[in-house]
Amino acid sequence: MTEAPWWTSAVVYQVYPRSFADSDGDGVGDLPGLTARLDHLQRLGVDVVWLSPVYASPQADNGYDISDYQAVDPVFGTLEDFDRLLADLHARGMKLIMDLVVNHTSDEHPWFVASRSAKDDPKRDWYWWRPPRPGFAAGEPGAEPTNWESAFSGPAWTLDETTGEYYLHLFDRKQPDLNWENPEVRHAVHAMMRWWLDRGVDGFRMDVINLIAKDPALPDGAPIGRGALGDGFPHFGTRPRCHDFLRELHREVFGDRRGRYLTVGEMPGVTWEQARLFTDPARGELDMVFQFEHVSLDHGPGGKFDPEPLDLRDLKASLGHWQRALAETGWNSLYWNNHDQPRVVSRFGDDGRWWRESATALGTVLHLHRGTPYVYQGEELGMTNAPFGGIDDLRDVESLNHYRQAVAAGADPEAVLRGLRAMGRDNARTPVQWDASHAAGFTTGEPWLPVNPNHSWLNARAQYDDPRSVFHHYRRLIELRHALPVVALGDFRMLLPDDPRVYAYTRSLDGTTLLVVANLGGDDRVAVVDGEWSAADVVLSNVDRVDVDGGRIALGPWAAHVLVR
Ligand code: TEU
Repeated sequence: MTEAPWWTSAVVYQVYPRSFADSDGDGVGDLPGLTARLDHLQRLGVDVVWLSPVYASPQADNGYDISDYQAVDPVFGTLEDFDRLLADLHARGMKLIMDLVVNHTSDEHPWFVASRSAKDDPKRDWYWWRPPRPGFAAGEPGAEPTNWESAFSGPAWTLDETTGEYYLHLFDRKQPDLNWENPEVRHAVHAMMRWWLDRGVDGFRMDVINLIAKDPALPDGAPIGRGALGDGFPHFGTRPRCHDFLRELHREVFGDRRGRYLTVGEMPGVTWEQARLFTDPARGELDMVFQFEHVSLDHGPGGKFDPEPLDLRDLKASLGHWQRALAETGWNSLYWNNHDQPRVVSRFGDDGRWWRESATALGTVLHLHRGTPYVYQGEELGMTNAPFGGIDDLRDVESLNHYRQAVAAGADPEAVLRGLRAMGRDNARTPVQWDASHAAGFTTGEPWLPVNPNHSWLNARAQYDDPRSVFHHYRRLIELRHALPVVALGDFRMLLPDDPRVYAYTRSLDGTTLLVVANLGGDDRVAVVDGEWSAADVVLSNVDRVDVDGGRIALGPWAAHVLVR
């Protein structure tokens, strides 16, 4: 057997720098602020930091709109600050992966500025330009070259007056899509990635990387509801050519040094069959992908801003399926949270009475699956969704666009706000709660997004000294992955798939079996599992009493145990 890659026993921590720690009092987190807080990460024990974008950017989408890939935005600091962060992380034995946003650039990137300047500009073909639809005048409703809807509401095409043509943007109009069919674009991306590797970074998280290959014929999509817009996904989502682009990228950027690095591709809408191809080591594309199935299970008929309660059986069926699908070939990444998702303790847990228990139970269930776990900043403290009042409290471009479009279409503003409060991305973006002082210790100034008032009791300082805290529970989960080969590499088996409250599974390797059993609800439960567990070691629990009788395990509200025999 060949040795398992290093990242099978690693845990990644995502930093959203704008909200992590501010060193200069301008209310926006920055690189020196992050560097000053590395003790926190080292204490937690994570192996890798994924840094959300810090490149030069107009910040239309908080840095996911890049105007210079080889500069640090002044709001975050300088390249010297970056080098210092990287050196400090390496000195502490941690790695750093960059966020690579190359499906699109900012409309203020010099490439796009040149591209939009004239139809015969040498960079014209670096983006997707098309004349108005035949029979339509530029600017007329319906004149867009395709009916595709943007992920951030409205048409995915915007008319540019300079040349009278439309450009494609799957996200905001300030995020024009690059044309990956053009080899010059691909070479420019490869060169930029090598530049960061030469600087010492340890890999990349690749933003919406399954959307880079568009069908050049640009067909219309099937109509969405009764509106004029259509779903273009089949024409740009996970197309076969995406595999070619990623194989080429791997060869050109990593060559045979691949094993040192970590690559993870963010892939909305990816299926497990596709994920297995992307992560098959023999194909040389990616190490792992972020899939979206389990974070879409609570979307209602009206989409993500129309949430429904989660049925735990659906969650187990979904995650269990992904475990089986990538068991022999490929690898899973495991996450509840990131900067785009509401906080898990508010979403799938109970952020009131059972806050500590549910945050630790959910962490336990996720981390001991087979795959590489990702912790999003503040998750290790059990941070909750924010109590947003009105639309003026929100900053996120997706939320603001959605509100504007829905209200213009006649929706009840209060109903739209309810959806945004539950699912909006700003829930994840309130500043990290370091202590109970002004602005939770995040900044000496006014934070760009208000801190959650619950920082008076929910903060890192309060948890460091409390062995039962969410922080220490996450620390122990990470420790388990490092210490026990069965956590990193054991086979996965789902138990009790039909139980609506209990999440239970085993992992096995070389005669060792680990049992995870958790009550994901507020009532007492009894779980009955195969085998004799009375004499097993309790390696972790989030409650004081573990009541095991053979295969019969009594579980209080949100109790979660990890047993090994
Ligand atoms: O997100 C892509 C994505 O598909 C979604 O999670 C997205 O955030 C949206 O909520 C869909 O409803 C990535 C980044 O993670 C996100 O922050 C960026 O805004 C987006 O790409 C564009 O770069």
